[in-house]
Amino acid sequence: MTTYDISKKGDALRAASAGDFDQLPIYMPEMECMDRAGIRALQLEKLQAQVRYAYDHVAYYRDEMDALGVSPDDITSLEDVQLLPFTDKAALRETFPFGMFAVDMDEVIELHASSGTTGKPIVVGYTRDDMDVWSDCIARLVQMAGVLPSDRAQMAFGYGMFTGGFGLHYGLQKLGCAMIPAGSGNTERHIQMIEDYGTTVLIATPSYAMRICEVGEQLGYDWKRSPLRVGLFGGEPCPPALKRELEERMHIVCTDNYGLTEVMGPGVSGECLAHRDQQHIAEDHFLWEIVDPDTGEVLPEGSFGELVLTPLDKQAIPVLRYRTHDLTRITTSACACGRTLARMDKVRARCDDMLIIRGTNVFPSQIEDVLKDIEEVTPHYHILVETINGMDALTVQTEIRPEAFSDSFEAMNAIKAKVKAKLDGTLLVGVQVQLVEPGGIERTAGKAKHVTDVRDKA
Ligand code: DLL
Repeated sequence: MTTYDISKKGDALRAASAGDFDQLPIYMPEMECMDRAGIRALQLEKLQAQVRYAYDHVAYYRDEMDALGVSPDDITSLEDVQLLPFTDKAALRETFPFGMFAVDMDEVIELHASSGTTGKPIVVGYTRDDMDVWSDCIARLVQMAGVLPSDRAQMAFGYGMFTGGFGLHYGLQKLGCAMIPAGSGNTERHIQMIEDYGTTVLIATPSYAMRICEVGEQLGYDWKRSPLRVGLFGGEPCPPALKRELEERMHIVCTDNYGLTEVMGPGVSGECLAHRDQQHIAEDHFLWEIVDPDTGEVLPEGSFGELVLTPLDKQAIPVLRYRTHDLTRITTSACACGRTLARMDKVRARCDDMLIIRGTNVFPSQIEDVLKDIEEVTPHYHILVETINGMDALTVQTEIRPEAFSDSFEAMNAIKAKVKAKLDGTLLVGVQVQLVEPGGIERTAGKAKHVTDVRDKA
C-alpha cells in the first residue's frame, strides 16, 4: 500500500482513488462507524427524550400534539416519529422571533437567521451545548475532505446572520485549524491572502469559489503552485460538473456540504471521498425521513422525495419533522470510507423551485445538466421567466467560454441553435436562448440566484 501525506496537495484524493481510506482521518469513529443497530438504538433513545422535551417546553408542539392526540409516551419505536406533526417554515415565521424557543434567553449564546429574502426571517438560537454539537458536526465533515488540524482555513462565507460563516468557523477551529476570517467579497484580496498566509482550505459557495478561480486566472495566479489544497463548499447546489471543473482548474479537492438554518445550519451532512455524489448524514443528531412532497406520505428507503429532518438533541429550538423542501434519496448501504452513517444524494432541486412553464414542469437543475454537456458554454447561467402575449416565456441566458467566443455571427448562431435544440429536447417546452459574453452572468459572493420570475401573477 502506498503511503500518502494527505497534508500535501492532491494526496487525499490520490489515497481515496487508490481505495486507501485508512489513511484518511475520521473525527469521531465511535459515532461515525457505529453499527446500524447501534445507530438506531441511539436515535430512538434521543428521539424519545427530544419529543418529551419539545412537548414540555414549547407550547406550539404541546398544542399540535394534543390536537393530534399524541403523547410523548407513544414514541416506542423510530417509526412512531410518523405520529408527530410536521413543522414547516410558516410555523417558525408565525412564532417570530422567539416563540419556538424552549429555553430562557439567558441560556442562548448565539442567534442566527435564515437567508430568506421575503417576509420575516426565521431566527434560531443555540445554547452552549447546541454550539458544541454544531462544532463537532462541522469538524467531522471537514475531516471527510481530508482537512487536518495543521490546516489554515480561509472563510469566504459572510459572517453575518447566515449560519455558514460562524458555523464552519467554530468547527474548523475546534479541530485545531488556524482560521483566517476574511469573510465574503473582495475577491482579489482573497487570492492575495491565500498566497500571503499560505491558506490551505477555502470555504465558499461553489459559485463564489468559481469566481475566485476565474479572477485568480485573470490575474495570472498559478493555482497549481498555490498552497490551497481543499475547498469546502455548500449553501447551494453544487452540480457535479462545476465541482469537477473547480477541482481541475484550482488543483484542489472539493467537498459539498449540506445543511439548513432551521435545524442547525451547515453540518447536517457532508461528502466523503468515496462517494463523491452523496453526503453522510450526522445520524446521531438527525433523524431523517423521505416523504412524498405532495401527500406527506413516508416513502421506503431508497425512494426519491422530500427530506424531512428531526434534530435529536437541540436545546434552544427543538424542531420536529422539519419539511426541508429539498429533494433527495437516502441509502444506508456500506461506504468504502468506513463510515456507517446513511448517505443522501446531493440535493439538486427543491420541490418549491419547480417552474411550471405553459403547463410543463421545469427544474433549473435540468437546465444545468443540459448546459454542462455543451463544451462551448460555462456552468454560469440565468433563467428569465416572463409573460409575453399572455403566455409563459422561458429564456435561458448562458455564458460562452472565452475559447469558443468569436465575432463571427454564423459561429455564434450555430452555438445558440445547438443549445436551444438540446434544451427544447430535454425540457419539452420551447426555450429562448441568449448567449452572453464571457463573464457576462453576474457573480455573487454568496448563493447564486439562477431564476428571475417576473410573470404576471393575475
Ligand atoms: O445554506 C446552511 C449551509 C451553509 C450549508 C453553508 C452548507 C454550507 P440556509 O441559508 O438556511 O442554510 O439554506 C438552506 O440551502 O434547504 C438547501 O435548499 C440549500 N442548500 C444548502 N446547502 C446545500 C448543498 C444554509 N450543499 C437551503 N447542496 C437548503 C444543495 C444546499 N443545496
